[in-house]
Amino acid sequence: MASIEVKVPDIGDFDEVAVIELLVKPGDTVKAEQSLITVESDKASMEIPSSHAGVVKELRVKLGDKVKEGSVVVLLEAEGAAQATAPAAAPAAAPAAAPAAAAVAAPAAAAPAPAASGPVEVRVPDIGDFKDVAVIEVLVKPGDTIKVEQSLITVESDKASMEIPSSAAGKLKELKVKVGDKVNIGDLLAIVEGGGAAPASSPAPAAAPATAAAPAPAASAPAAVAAPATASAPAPAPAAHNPTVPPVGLPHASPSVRKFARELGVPLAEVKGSGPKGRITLDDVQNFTKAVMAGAVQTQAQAAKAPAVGGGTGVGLDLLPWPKVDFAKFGPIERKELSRIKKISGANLTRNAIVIPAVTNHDDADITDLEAFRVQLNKENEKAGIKVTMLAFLIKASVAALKKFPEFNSSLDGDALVLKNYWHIGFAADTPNGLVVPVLKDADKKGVLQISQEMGELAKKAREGKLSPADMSGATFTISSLGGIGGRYFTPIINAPEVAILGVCKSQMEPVWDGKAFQPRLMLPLSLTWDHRVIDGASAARFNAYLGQVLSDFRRVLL
Ligand code: CAO
Repeated sequence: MASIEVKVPDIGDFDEVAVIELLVKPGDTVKAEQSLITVESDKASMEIPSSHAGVVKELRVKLGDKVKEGSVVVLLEAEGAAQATAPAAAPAAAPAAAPAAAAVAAPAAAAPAPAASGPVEVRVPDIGDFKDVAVIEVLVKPGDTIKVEQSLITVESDKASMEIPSSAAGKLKELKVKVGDKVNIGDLLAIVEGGGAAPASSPAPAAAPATAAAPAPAASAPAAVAAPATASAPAPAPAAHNPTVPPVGLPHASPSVRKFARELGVPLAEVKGSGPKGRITLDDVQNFTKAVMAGAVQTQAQAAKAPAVGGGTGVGLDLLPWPKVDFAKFGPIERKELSRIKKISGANLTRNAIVIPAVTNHDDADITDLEAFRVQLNKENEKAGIKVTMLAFLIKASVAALKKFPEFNSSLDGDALVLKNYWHIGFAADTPNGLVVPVLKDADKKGVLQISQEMGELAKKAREGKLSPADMSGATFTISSLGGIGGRYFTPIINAPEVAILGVCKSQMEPVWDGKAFQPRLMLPLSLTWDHRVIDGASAARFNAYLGQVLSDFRRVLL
């Protein structure tokens, strides 16, 4: 076995192109013609094939390297002595490639000779011995003013994609091709009028050698096809190609990735590229496919097919874009970044509000006696420095209700309900940086005084931004109390994966009918939001009623 250096064949008059993909690795067995690397210029990407079959001994290029004709791509342990003597095969690619490049370069070079102002036919130049290449994108539309060398369409073969430039300048009168058409050398692309035309003979005489050289190994083909696109590189071209204006909507991906996506039916335009400059990689296509299969992502085609109401398969909401308003137009403004807590809680709240079919029940609890007891308790414990607020009683009373109605102390896991035999109660705490939810663990095992003390400590840590992740995890039910602030009722958002949350507002004295007369009673407004996938309205009403009973006669906690 002999070692062979596989080199970059003639790729037109490109100086250097970047290696954007390595398609083989040391140890790989490759066939003659198999693509080794993908290179890319600003107008074309192409795969460089191997001139021999064999085993890759060494890769001589890495991502980001710049290569040109003659650069060694791999060192190959060639298969069989016959091929070992064939390094000449690589250069054999050259004759085919070079003329093709010349063919397209020709109009550009000839461009300084505009003459005609009447309609000019723009045809497909020599694209090597490629036949029937598909139009994958149309970059201009009738009415556009175009320059010589401006890209009109993008065509794509198995191994290369390229933009076909205009040989004439002026107003585009008519486009003769559309996406999906197959084109060949000499096909009419467009009619341009009113401007200067380069000699319309895009398939310049130089094209002849290209076809003449066609018997060269097929290895020449990719290079030959890529060449026209790259041919815009010669001197006059840069002005025509504005690199700051990428081809409209053309997904940035190498030919092999495009082919792979086509085989899977993946809409490349919907895949987000993770490669340099947003290039779509093979992994991106695979990950997109997996996400679609898992139902985590919906293609636009799927979304379009899904019925407007019900029966849809995906989770895409297909919402209108967020309104963009220039507020400064209406008055002075100030822009302030959201705090980290607000950004995180915002994302969670949005998901919970959208995903959970939530319903809120409002009720009142008579806490006249409990409040009297609380005031008495605080008097007794004044010296110990422990202050009991209504929230501590609410936590204890909620545990009693959660024990009586266990589905409120659960989480949904697919089609199963996970019922928890522990009662950790989260409580929303307002801090200078935003809302946090510390969790009071094992509330069922603690008395109201201990709950008050621990809650005070957690609330202090929250305000100081010192809560640890452990302090904020494991809740089975949450209470959001606005009682110290005010308000009547509100609709709290469930803290997923919990299935219910209790909102509490400020208690106030109200006239309550006792059957004989109105009595002044201290009433506490309760708002219970619950997940309708787990809980139904009757259970929610019973939960609230029971909670009210416990709060109005706290002895029931003992039952
Ligand atoms: N009705 C009437 N008064 C009430 C009350 C109620 N439901 N709940 C509390 N109060 C009173 C307290 O007794 C206390 O009165 P005094 O100062 O006279 O003793 C006062 O209001 C302040 O109480 P507090 O708010 O300091 O204590 P708390 O235990 O009730 O609440 C905490 C602690 C951390 C939950 C609270 O400070 C807090 O941050 N609440 C906001 C929660 C929130 O933002 N929820 C909204 C989430 S959705 O965006």
